[in-house]
Amino acid sequence: MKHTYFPEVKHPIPYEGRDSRNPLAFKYYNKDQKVGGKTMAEHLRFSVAYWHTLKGDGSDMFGGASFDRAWLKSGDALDCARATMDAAFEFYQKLGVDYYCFHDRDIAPAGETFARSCKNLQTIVDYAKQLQKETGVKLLWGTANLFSAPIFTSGASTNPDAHVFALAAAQVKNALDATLALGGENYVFWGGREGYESLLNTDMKREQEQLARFLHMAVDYAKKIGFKGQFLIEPKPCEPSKHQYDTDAATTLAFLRTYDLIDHFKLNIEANHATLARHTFEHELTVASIAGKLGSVDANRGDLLLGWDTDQFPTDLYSTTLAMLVILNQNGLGSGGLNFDAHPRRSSIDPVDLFHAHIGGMDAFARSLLTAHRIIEEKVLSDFVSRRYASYTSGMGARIMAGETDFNELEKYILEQGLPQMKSGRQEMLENMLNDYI
Ligand code: XLS
Ligand code: CA
Ligand code: CA
Repeated sequence: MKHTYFPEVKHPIPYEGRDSRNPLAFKYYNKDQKVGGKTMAEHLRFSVAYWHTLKGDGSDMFGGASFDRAWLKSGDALDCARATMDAAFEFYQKLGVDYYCFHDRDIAPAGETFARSCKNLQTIVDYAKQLQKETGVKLLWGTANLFSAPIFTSGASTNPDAHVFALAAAQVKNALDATLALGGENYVFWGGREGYESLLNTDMKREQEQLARFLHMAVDYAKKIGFKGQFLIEPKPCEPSKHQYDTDAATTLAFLRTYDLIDHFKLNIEANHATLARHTFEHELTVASIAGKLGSVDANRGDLLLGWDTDQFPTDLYSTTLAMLVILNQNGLGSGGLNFDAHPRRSSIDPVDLFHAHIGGMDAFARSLLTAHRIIEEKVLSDFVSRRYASYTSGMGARIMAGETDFNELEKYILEQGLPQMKSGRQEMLENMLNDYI
């Protein structure tokens, strides 16, 4: 293990148990500890987001970089890209995560020409491949950045100019090649600028058809090159576009069904995007999960007082417990994982702050895994919920659900049986029970 970029962390972060007061130790995340047949690592499949953790420099809309990262200033653009990859793998190993995620332009610099950009990507992918082999760290997903370059200002596949559509296609083709070369288990489509600002200049129907064409082409290309990973769409309501077409889980599922894409995609649900859409994280996870489409998670949180995509590390146990309940109830995330799409605050300037941030997120989810597992084992909520709907499992309720009755018969039923009785939903009792477990 090298000690180039994070010398203050001398060993992999140890698990020391809940009584430890060492800030550079896990209190709950114990990689190999079994929880209901699977290890914590298998359940949680943690991943580091390259763009925030390695490329994030603390800048915001009001000020430039506040983080001073040695790996971001070690020579020309390609030297820096290699140094950043070194820093990345040193970080993964010391933190003890098995996965990472990237955008094409995070890992390799864009060149003067498209051909040069592709060449740069190829060079860095070869390097990443070597580091993956040396360390055993794997790629959870790859994606293409189709939102930073000015040419994508009015969208990528939804751009009014077909030439820009072609550029986006060419870029995704290369990002898919890169993901395949690195054994990526998924590929993500987040529609950064696939939306619109004003209807005065926008043909919404056409733009959605363009997006669907684009995704069909991606499906075809993946088949052609033998990419077997899961395709994921990541909903978000706005930012940077005012209206994004993949607004939330329900909208995205409807889009996929409308354009005959539903069999090829699952959803990557991000906590902060859920709250931006005025949903809870657990709501979005549930909408995806009951459709059989919860594929992966971007684990972070927003700040309800700020109301934008603050991408903070998840530390709210209430929210992470409710998330783990959904994930465990659907038997895990399959090829997906928990990717920390999060960055430390602008004032958390030291490289070691990246460790504190990830340790906190990993411990919050590990602790919530234990809590959610107990809640499910002891049937705390499930028994209550099944009792609440029990009237549909026999008698007239069962006939309703089997399609064996109609309005005429139900009218007769009410006239004979009289009015129904009110029953309590016991919300406060259940909230108290949940707090007992947390
Ligand atoms: C931005 C998104 C983005 C995707 C990947 O808000 O979260 O980072 O996860 O393109
Ligand atoms: Ca995300
Ligand atoms: Ca985000």
